This record gives sequence, structure tokens and C-alpha cells, in this order.
Amino acid sequence: MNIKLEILKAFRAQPDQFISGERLSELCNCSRTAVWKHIEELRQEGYQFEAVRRSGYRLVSAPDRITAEEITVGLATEVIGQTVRAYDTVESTQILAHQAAAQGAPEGTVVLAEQQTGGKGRLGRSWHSPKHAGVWMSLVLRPDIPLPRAPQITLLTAVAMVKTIKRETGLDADIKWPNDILLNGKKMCGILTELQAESDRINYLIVGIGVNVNTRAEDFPPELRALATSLRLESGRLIRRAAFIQTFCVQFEQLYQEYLQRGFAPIRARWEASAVTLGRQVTVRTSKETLHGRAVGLDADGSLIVEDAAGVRHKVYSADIEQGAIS
Ligand code: BT5
Repeated sequence: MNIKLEILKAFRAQPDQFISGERLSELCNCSRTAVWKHIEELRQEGYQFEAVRRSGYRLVSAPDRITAEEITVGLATEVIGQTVRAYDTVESTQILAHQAAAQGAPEGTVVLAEQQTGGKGRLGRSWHSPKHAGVWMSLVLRPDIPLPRAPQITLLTAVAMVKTIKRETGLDADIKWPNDILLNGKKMCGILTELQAESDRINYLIVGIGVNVNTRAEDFPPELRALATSLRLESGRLIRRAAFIQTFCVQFEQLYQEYLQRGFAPIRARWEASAVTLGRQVTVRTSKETLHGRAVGLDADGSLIVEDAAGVRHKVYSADIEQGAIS
């Protein structure tokens, strides 16, 4: 039994109440000395307890820290986020999630870090991940879908993120194909989907999600300041990151189950409702070519359909796009 987890569960079940040391030791099935020791550990992690003789302990405040306990206590999902690995400083949660998945980590495992020193974007780019400011998270999935459908998971993740942002802040975020979430035209979240497959069977997928949550303008390096934003900058308030992650896990699980049962069509409709790419003039840059045209739709597999000046339609799978005016 994880005693710290049980202690936190007891306080969450009775907010603002005093719970006696004796009651806690019963609930946690451990000695009162063990309870005291674990409460001291929680204090070291930033939890504040009021201790009153004969009444016991009361949880006064919890830190904005991402720990396995903060994510799993009260998490209303069946699979997503039920296994959590939370770290302080890592190179990249993607690397750790790949290792965990290769060693058999179950579907829904979430790898989190307070800070990444080598956060990864797509195509060898980097992701700025300062300490305690954001959600840097990798999710292990084992969907039974054919390999060509994997990009749909990136789009599903974007929809889950837009719903999470709406619930947590009331803000309406936009999706820029394929993997950016924008607020007021600035990027506040990026998604990186990587996979391990044999022939056309997916072994596992790792969905990396970087969210600028409480990042201040001065936390961004100068080259990002005009391009990036955070939920705090846009909403004007601090957001509890653990609660944000819990909401995301719930939203993601609902969409993922719907996707596995009913396919991509319902997700696609939701994606289109939040997308700012469709109907616009775009410049698409792939490693091989540059294409100008109008983004006319999303194909059933999640690729973008771009129509050039001659009326020829091109399917774009993975690329960077620059968006122009709606036309
Ligand atoms: C992405 O790549 O947007 C995917 C980012 C995925 C990050 C998560 S964090 C958890 C997990 N662990 C990892 O190591 N990675 C994942 P891309 O579309 O290539 O965008 C990268 C570009 O976004 C960079 O070249 C910068 O221009 C910009 N950028 C970097 N850090 C940013 C930030 N914190 N906020 C906004 N833009 C950023």
C-alpha cells in the first residue's frame, strides 16, 4: 500500500476536516509513527497540514506539483492515467515512455516531468520545457489499429486538449494541422506522436504532449516570445496542473473509447469544428517539396487535402504548414 497516497485520499474524501492520527493509521493500515513520518514527507513536498492535539491533522493546502499521488487520487478514468511515472528533471519524457512501453508498461501509462532538459519537437526540433511551468507528458497507447491510421491519434489528442482547455479555463483554443494548439494565434501546446511497429502492426504509440500552463512571458526564450503563449498568459490566472492533467485524462479516454468503437468519423467532425487550417491558403513544406494551395479538408485517414492553383488535390501526411488568409 502506498501510504502517502492513502493519506491524501483520506483528506480529499473529507475536505477541510480534521482526521485523527489514529483514524489515519486505520485507513492506511500502518502505525501512527508511520503516519507521522509520511505526513512529514508530504510537508517536505510542499503540503501544508495543521496539527491540533486530540483533533489530528487537517490538509490546508497542496502544492502545484505533479506527483503520481496528485494525478491518481480521484482520477475518474479506467485506463488513461491509472499508471503514472512522475519525475523531477529528465531529458525527455518521450525517451522514458519508449523505455517503459518496451518493458511492457500498460496502455494508459502516463510519464510526467517537472522539467525537460532535452524536450523533443518534431523533425529533430526542441521543445522548451521550463521547471514547474507546464505539463510535459507522454502517454503510452496500444491501439489495435492499422499503421496508416496512427496520425488520427494526433488529431484525437488535439481535440481532447481543446476540450480540456475549455473546461479548465473557458477559453476556445484553435487547432492548426496537424499538431499545434493555438490561443490568439500563438502556440500553447504541441503534440508529438511516435510509434513502434512491426510490418504494419503497431506495437505501441507514444503521444507526447507539451502544454504551456503557467509559463510567464519572461520564461520563454526571446525567439519564442512572439510565437508562444500559455494558459496563464491568456486567462490571467494560475492553473493547477495536476487537475488539468486529470481533466485531460478523462477527456482523452472518452474520445479514445469512442474512436476504438466507432472509428474516426466522430473525432473528425469535432476536429474540424476547432480547426483554423481549413479554408485557408497554405504553404506546405515537406522534406521534398513546397506546395502552395488551399486547405480544403481532412481525409478519412487524418491527412490534409490541399488543392493547388491548377485544381489538383494533394494529400499531405506530415509537414509544416504556413497559414495565410481564409479564401
Ligand atoms: C511539437 O513539435 O510541437 C511537439 C512538442 C511535443 C512536446 C512534448 S513535451 C512531452 C513530450 N516529451 C518530449 O520530449 N516531447 C513531448 P513541433 O511542431 O516540431 O514544434 C517545435 C517548435 O515549436 C520549435 O521549433 C519552436 O519553434 C516551438 N516551441 C518550442 N518550445 C515551445 C513551447 N514551449 N511553446 C511554444 N512553442 C514552442
